[in-house]
Formats: sequence, C-alpha cells, structure tokens
Amino acid sequence: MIELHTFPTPNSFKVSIALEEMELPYEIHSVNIARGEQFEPKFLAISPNNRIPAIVDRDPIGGGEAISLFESGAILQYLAEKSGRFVPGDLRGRLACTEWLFWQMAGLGPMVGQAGHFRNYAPEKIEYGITRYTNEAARLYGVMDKRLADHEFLADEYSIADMACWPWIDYHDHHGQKLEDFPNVGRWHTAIDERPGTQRGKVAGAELAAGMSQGLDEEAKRILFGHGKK
Ligand SMILES: N[C@@H](CCC(=O)N[C@@H](CS)C(=O)NCC(=O)O)C(=O)O
Repeated sequence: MIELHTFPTPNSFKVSIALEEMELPYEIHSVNIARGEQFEPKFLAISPNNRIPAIVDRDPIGGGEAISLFESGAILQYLAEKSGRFVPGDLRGRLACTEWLFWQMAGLGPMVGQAGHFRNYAPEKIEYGITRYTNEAARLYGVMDKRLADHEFLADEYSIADMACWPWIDYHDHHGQKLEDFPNVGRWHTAIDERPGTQRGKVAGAELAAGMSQGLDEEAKRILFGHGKK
C-alpha cells in the first residue's frame, strides 16, 4: 500500500491522478499545510523541504524496507516505474516525457505559482510582480500550445508529463490566462479532464480543505507566505 501525504493542491493532484490512472492502491494521509503540519518532525522525516506531496511505499519495488519520496516529479517517475505505465517505451518518447516533466517542475509550476501568488494572495498589489509573472505564464502556455499543435500529448502518448502539467493548467484563471487564447492547450485540457482517472484524482483529499472554500484565511497566509515557521 502507498501512503499519499497530501493536501488538495495542484502538486498533490499530479500524484493522485497518477495513482488513479495506474490503479495503484493508496491511502490518504492529511498534512494540513494551512495549519503548519508540514513542519512537524514526522512529516519532515519524509519530506525535508516541508512541502507536500510525499509518499511512503510500504511495499516497494524490489521488496525491503518502505521507501519514502518527496518532490512530485520524482514521485511520478517512481510510480511509472512501479506500474510500468505512462512513460513511453521507446528512447525518443521516454526522453520527450522526461523533457516535459522537467519543464513542468522547473518552469511551468514555479512560474505560474508566482503569477497566482502576486495576482491573488500578495497583501499589496505589486504591479511589477503581477506583470512579470503573468507575462511569463503566458509565454509558458504559448510554449505548450506550440508543442501540442502537432502532438496529441506532450510526449505523443498520454504520460506522467501530462499528469504533471494538467493540474496547474486547470487553474488557468488563477494565472490570468484564458484557454481560448491557447486552443491546443484547451483541446488537451478537455481530453485529459474527461479521463475517469483525472476525475477521481482531481478530488482526492478535497475534503481535507473543508471549511476553506472561501480561500486561504489569515492564519494560512501567515504560515504559507510568512517566511516559514508557525
Ligand atoms: N517542487 C515541489 C513543490 C511542492 C509544493 O510547493 N507544495 C506546496 C503546496 S502546492 C506546499 O507544500 N506548501 C507548503 C509550504 O509552503 O509550507 C513538488 O513538486 O513536490
């Protein structure tokens, strides 16, 4: 059984979507990042960067002691290896999958995350930050749109690279982007949204944020944006 240490956010949905698609049994372990549980020693022991998602596989590849992993990209690669699914089998396809997975981890995720922050959460409206990151989000959406103009999915067949990108693109409003401006991304977003694995994975753990439907409260903002400590 795989433990998914999570709170409902785009980085965690990558992993719950993958687990659902791969039909790997898992159980949800709540880490309420809006209340500082990411700083508890038992969580830091498996995720020293105090970020969700993390997993513990109590029945790992090759047997032996449980394996814990943090960083959603590393988790996706491990789950693909465990299930033998969602990474193309040929060299070129596999490398394309790696390229777009790393592009998400190093580019799309962090940059649109900043766009979302300056647009929606920063206590002051800082025009420079809003413009800088909204423009960078638009550039990245454009890069993806170009790729998807002649590829059904990022690595041709549906893969962990798509699973990494989809939950972020699903929050396009938050980044100040309209999918009508990126028709290939829009087509790709709809196709993936219609998959039963996406439907199940995108709500996994949603109940953990019950009561936060109005967005982040002041305590959550202090914990998440107030330089770390509780
Ligand atoms: N690169 C990491 C990023 C994870 C990340 O930023 N997680 C956020 C939620 S989406 C988090 O745990 N934040 C808690 C905090 O900032 O203290 C990954 O992809 O796993």
